Amino acid sequence: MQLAPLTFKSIRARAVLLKLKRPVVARIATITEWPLILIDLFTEEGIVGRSYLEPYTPKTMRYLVPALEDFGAMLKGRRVAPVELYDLARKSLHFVGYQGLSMIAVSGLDMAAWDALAKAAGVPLCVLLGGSVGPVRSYNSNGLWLQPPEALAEDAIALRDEGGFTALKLRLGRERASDDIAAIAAVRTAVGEDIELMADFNQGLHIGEALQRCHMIDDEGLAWIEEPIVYDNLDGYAQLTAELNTPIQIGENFYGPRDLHTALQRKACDLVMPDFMRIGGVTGWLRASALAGAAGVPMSTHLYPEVAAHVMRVTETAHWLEWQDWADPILQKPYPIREGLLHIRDVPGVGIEWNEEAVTASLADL
Ligand code: SMN
Ligand code: MG
Repeated sequence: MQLAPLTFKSIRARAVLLKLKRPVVARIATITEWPLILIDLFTEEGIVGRSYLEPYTPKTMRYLVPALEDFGAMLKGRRVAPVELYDLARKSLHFVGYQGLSMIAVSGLDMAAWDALAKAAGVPLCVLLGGSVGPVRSYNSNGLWLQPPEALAEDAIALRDEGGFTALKLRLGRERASDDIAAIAAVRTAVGEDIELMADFNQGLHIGEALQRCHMIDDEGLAWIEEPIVYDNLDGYAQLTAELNTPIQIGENFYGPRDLHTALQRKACDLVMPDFMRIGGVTGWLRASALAGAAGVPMSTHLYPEVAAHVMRVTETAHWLEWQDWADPILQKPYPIREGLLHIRDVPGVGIEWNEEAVTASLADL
């Protein structure tokens, strides 16, 4: 491995919208078109670092793209040292706050910077981080939204067979609790007892409902119950974690490693699953995973399966990778999945290159 110095030149951020094969129908939102910001970090040496952000709502791309372009202007001429760029970018937004959109923009920059560095070193990101190329245990999170229970059986079988999965996530939070229970039963009957089932309420309940509805499904053998209540009600999460046998999973709304630290201190969950655009990209993940590791708390990933695969190879308490194929249409070579394992490409960097034809066809008019 040889690390040539890399000099930051500029950033290009492009907004695209992709039609979802299976629309997101969750308690808090329905999404039919999936927004992505494609980031290219250009260096004077010719290496290009790449990453993407998935900010859920198309209009937020109107604010995130200029934020990324501002980072580009500010960092011109700097050495591509991801941890230092992360700090500089974060501090440049300190007065408006580290969290929310600020952290999302910093995370996009950070992931592209790590990709550039690994490309300069000529190794896959997981190797640069001290690990090795290998398979990563994944669950399929592409579907099982809030459809009528009777529509789920067919979807569950198709999702299992998309990549020989041994675990699937389904979404809960229907108007009637009995329909959620029927949904779990329909999926179980369809795929059998050997498949692990994760359940996600997408923050859809208030604490009163959550106390009832989580207890009602506490004997279903679920791998976890995810985000039953609004993400920042840590007192509510501490109560649920103390009361329930099924592990409580949170983390996709941690903005930076300190949120994970606080959640663990408050005993607000049994499991954690940071999202890459909120935890602070690779840099934020590494800092957060050290905390989860020291606390012995299993850590799963949220979205961004390509970057997720690399960091899971060096995560002390690595649990499950959340697999989605929503960015696949704009990737030259989507990551292969077999027997429920995501296989990292043995190429320098993260292994993301754009399918420019598909990108051009899906550019968003902001
Ligand atoms: C989720 C992901 C993406 C869009 C909506 C909801 C969900 C998850 O919270 O954990 O996959
Ligand atoms: Mg979730």
